[in-house]
Amino acid sequence: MDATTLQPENGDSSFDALIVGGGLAGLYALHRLRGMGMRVRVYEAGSGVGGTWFWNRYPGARCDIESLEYSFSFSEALQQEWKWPERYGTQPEILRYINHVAQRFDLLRDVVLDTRVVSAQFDPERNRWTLTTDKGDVANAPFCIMATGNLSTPRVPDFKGLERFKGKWYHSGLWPHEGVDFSGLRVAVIGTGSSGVQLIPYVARQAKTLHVFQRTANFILPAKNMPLDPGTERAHKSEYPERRRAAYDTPFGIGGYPPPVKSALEATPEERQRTFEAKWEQGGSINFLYAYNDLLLSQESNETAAEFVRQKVRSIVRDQAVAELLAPKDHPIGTKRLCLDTNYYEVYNQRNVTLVDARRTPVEEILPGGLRTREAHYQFDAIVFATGFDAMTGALAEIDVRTGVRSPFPSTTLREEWSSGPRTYLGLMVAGFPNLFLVTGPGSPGVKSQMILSIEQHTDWIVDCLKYMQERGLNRIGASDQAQAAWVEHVNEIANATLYPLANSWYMGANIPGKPRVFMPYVGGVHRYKKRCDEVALNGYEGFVLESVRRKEAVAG
Ligand code: N01
Repeated sequence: MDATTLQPENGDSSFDALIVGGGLAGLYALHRLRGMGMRVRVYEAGSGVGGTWFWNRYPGARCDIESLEYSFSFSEALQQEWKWPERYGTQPEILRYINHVAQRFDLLRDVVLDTRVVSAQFDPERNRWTLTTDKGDVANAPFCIMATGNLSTPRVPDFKGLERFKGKWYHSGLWPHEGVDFSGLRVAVIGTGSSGVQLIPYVARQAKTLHVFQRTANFILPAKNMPLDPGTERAHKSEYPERRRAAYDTPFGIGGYPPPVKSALEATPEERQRTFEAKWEQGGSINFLYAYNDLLLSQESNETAAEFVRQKVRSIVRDQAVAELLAPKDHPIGTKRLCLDTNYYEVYNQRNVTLVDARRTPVEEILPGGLRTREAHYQFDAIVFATGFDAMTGALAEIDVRTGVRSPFPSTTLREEWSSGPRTYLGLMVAGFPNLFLVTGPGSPGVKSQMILSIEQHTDWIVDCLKYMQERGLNRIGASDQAQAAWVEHVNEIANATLYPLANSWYMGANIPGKPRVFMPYVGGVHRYKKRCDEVALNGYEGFVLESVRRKEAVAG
């Protein structure tokens, strides 16, 4: 930063950096930027911090990554003092943790709650981003960090007649804070992704009847949640720094699992059965995918794991017609986000639970007293939409992001720039939108990794970059078009070498009608991605153009 950018220009509305989103990413970015002496403001739409963990309060909401991994590593004191009661954190525990972090590091005083950013505009002459909010606030800063989250725009499908429904309806990602009592009610749940799979067993315990509308059967593995053993916790915590470092050398940013060394096809059927069985008993999705080294690369190998899970479903669910419907057959295992469950398949042995094949008979209309498919009418008192999110790009698309920079970039709005799918350089910046950073954006491994580790890695990279600029009197950074094009090509090339594009997943935008079908995450692994980010920085921010706009001297990275 040059000296002028550290001075407020218009009273309190001028800052050194603005952050959109007060979830894990926004809070960490605030902490780090403050550590550089910057004046920062965070805008958060919710009435509290926590992002995903603030909104997703549905019964059974729980992280599918183990607590000792899914937490911040930036403070040794913090990671030593916080006690996780269970192997996987529940939503209330994780939200408590986030609030603890916010208080411990005195973050809340710079967070404006209940305020949604509606537009972000870059003025190249002033070298500043101006944000406007739904409350009429206007704030500006040379740098803006979009910490808007990847799964933060809940989506209710465009069902005809929903406005006439006389009962209550809910979306898993916008759950009422006071909770919902389904006792004695006739309930429908639409959607069987991670959210549906977690909430269905809870709803089934209360509801008089529960109809689950399943469009795609998912692969669901046991979580094997349990109280965290104090010995395990002590041992883990005694090696925390080494473990955190080791996690960066893994594809998913999660340590502790020995990397698989052979193909599923090199093992005998008996050996495979033993291996998958042991993984099933241990629980966890990464653990299962680590059974062999080619489960996400070879259809034939993948099929061995997929069939193992189908057999499990058939052995748990008594009605074999229902089991067949629940046994996924239309995508390779792991190419949609694997779900972790506690007693999910077992629920279909309950008398009050009915599975409806929403692929064969889609929901056609919501009626005042229930809904109708092509084949039947159903009466419901409540409908739960566990229908997911406009993932990865949805939150950014809701903000009118504009740049005054034209040449040589064709688009002046982010919506236009991403109209055929998101394009970024390293998932960190978009060509033509200088000084605008993304955290865990499309083109990064964010959603395919331990998210908090990625948040820390991206933010640390951004902070190092800003320090580099500060030391050299530079105040503008933008991704070059060529570097972005090459990165997008690399991201696609890597995805196309895997089985991921074979599934209609939210990674592909396939859950949103009309959204471009582009595989959005980088699936080359956290280890490769971090190495590339570090190299880019070491090479003077290769692929970025860094400038001092007052002097207009370009320093090509
Ligand atoms: O959403 P989803 P989610 N008619 O998109 C169905 C993270 N997460 O909220 O598969 C009928 O996965 C849709 O069907 P289909 C995690 O990364 C993590 O469950 O598109 N059905 C699907 O079954 C996860 O992946 C945790 O054919 C319709 C479901 O709705 C991500 O969030 C917990 C439909 C949506 O599933 C999203 O999970 C929760 C329609 N018109 C979430 N439209 C943990 O950490 C959609 N569907 C454990």
